[in-house]
Amino acid sequence: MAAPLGAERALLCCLFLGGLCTLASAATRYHKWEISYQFTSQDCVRKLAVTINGKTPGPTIRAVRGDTIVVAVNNTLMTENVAIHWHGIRQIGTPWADGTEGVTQCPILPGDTFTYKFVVDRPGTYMYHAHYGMQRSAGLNGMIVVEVPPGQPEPFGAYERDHTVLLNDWWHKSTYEQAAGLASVPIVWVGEPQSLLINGRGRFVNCSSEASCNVAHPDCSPAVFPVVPGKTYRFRIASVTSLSALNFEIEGHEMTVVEADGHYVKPFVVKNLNIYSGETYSVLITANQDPNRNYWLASNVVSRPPGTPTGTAVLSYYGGRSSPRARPPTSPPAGPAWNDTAYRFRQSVDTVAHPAHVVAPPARSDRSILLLNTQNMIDGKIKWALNNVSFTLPHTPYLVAMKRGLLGAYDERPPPETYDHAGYDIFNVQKNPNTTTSNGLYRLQFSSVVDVVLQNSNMLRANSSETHPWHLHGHDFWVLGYGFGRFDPAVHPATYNLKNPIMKNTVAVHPFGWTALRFRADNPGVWAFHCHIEAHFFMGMGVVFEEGVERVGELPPEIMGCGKTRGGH
Ligand SMILES: *[C@@H]1O[C@H](CO)[C@@H](O)[C@H](O)[C@H]1NC(C)=O
Ligand SMILES: *[C@@H]1O[C@H](CO)[C@@H](O)[C@H](O)[C@H]1NC(C)=O
Ligand SMILES: *[C@@H]1O[C@H](CO)[C@@H](O)[C@H](O)[C@H]1NC(C)=O
Ligand SMILES: *[C@@H]1O[C@H](CO)[C@@H](O)[C@H](O)[C@H]1NC(C)=O
Ligand SMILES: *[C@@H]1O[C@H](CO)[C@@H](O)[C@H](O)[C@H]1NC(C)=O
Ligand SMILES: *[C@@H]1O[C@H](CO)[C@@H](O)[C@H](O)[C@H]1NC(C)=O
Ligand SMILES: [Cu+2]
Repeated sequence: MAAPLGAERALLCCLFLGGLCTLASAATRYHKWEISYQFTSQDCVRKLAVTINGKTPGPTIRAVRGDTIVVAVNNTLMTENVAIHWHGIRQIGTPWADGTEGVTQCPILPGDTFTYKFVVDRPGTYMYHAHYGMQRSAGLNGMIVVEVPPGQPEPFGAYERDHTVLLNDWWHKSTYEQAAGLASVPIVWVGEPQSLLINGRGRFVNCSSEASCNVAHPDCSPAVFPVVPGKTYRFRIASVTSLSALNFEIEGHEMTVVEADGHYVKPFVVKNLNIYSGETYSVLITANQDPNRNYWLASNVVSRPPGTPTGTAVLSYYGGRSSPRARPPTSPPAGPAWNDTAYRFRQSVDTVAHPAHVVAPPARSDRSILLLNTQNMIDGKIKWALNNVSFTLPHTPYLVAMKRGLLGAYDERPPPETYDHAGYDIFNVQKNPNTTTSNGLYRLQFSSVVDVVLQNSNMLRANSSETHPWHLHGHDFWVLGYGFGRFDPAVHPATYNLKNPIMKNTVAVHPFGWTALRFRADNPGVWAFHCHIEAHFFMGMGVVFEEGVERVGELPPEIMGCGKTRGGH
């Protein structure tokens, strides 16, 4: 399967824009990736990482809106399966290319090559990452940048160039050890990360105590972001963390937030930016500070008591007197107080659609699903559940099972639509944390409008509630509202923002709070909706939606080969 590398341009269509006929062309961009384990030293400590063509993070995929991306993924891991999700790409017409093992495809077996092919239909900042077991945290991740077609303006001033910033957290234990620990009795929790990475680089502070540490290793020299004095830059920021909620800051430089998850936001200025796993933002900064010194880029843990030092990189001015790699003269910014929930809540509420780019949501929904998020126990194991159901992935991908009518591939009883919202006390540890598992799913009427309200609650520990970043595959949703405390279906829908809600694919549910979303079920396929904390999804924090599966085109046979799809039924 020798795919030609590079871009092949084809004239596509003639678009009528304000009476003018413009010739638009779309490119097909081919990538050939070999997935392998390599010893790397991302934070100066040598460990095995899952890499793309030998590197973690993988290459940034750059494209123009309307382009087709083709990625031939050759799994050379030897003893491990793989699947890659294109996070934020809706996969309209190609639901089998979503890369979600167990939902849209069988895993790619060792020695096999699987080719993902999909269209990037909207400009913006996105990411990709493994979607099999807990593999994402082993290093298989990277960014996707989709530009507007040349000459098309964006709703903010011109900028000199963009810089990509991929934020991550990093553990020294293998993904296997982490997954086995989570499924053990008693649980061996993954714990706080050893390091925070910016573009794959960090520094483990206790290097002297690790035999495998090499502080001179090039893998862990901090990323340097060059700027020219007086110019404005777009920083495209993505968080692919497995656990941590982060706060990102560029020392001494205010940031104007202009994009979130591929949608233009009404610009707002921040000193630092809260970013949850699975989210992306674009910010503009102007290089207007003293050019004769360097500045920190800093990433700090918020929402959990931090046990990890600040992740850093360097902003350096061209023509200044400081060497690009010189350590800035100050201490890195420490970020806001980790437990200042109100501060993070405010940023969520401030993120609304740009006035010229409001996509009006439907005025009402056809169906409302209220999901209580709880921490639970099953046979002594800690789990997460929605409405008292802890999610497990089936062995046969839903997409194949449903399209082909394979019986017994998943639980046909749908999970509950709501919970006892009047009686359940979200502020206290529940009296009986026992729950059950299921791989049942919600079947949505094609093209119907669906509201989902995520209700947070107290965990198994007293006075504790975490932030959960929820990610929806195959769609963007309108973010209609956030609240603290108990969501009341008789009261709160009247407070929804139907005027200028932002559309996103990932959204935070704040501690003891609720978040309300609306989307149109108009993308035929089967789609996961889950907490983007790797360990939480692994412990059952997710659901699945199906819509219009009968409209899905011919399934490529390459997504089959596991469970009941064996033998090419
Ligand atoms: C996958 O990679 C292996 C190892 O480099 C190579 O031998 C094999 O030919 C590749 N397979 C494909 C389909 O490119
Ligand atoms: C570094 O080592 C010290 C002493 O051994 C310990 O107290 C501290 O928690 C360690 N820090 C990290 C980040 O592991
Ligand atoms: C955050 O925690 C500190 C102690 O670590 C406490 O003093 C402070 O009141 C807390 N702030 C909030 C907003 O809960
Ligand atoms: C919860 O389940 C365990 C078995 O895993 C059982 O021993 C315990 O009695 C159950 N608790 C309640 C309150 O039903
Ligand atoms: C979950 O189910 C158990 C019974 O198995 C029940 O005792 C408990 O109250 C339920 N929890 C919720 C949140 O509905
Ligand atoms: C939880 O918070 C309440 C009030 O805020 C307090 O009375 C109680 O002692 C706390 N419990 C624990 C275990 O910290
Ligand atoms: Cu979570």
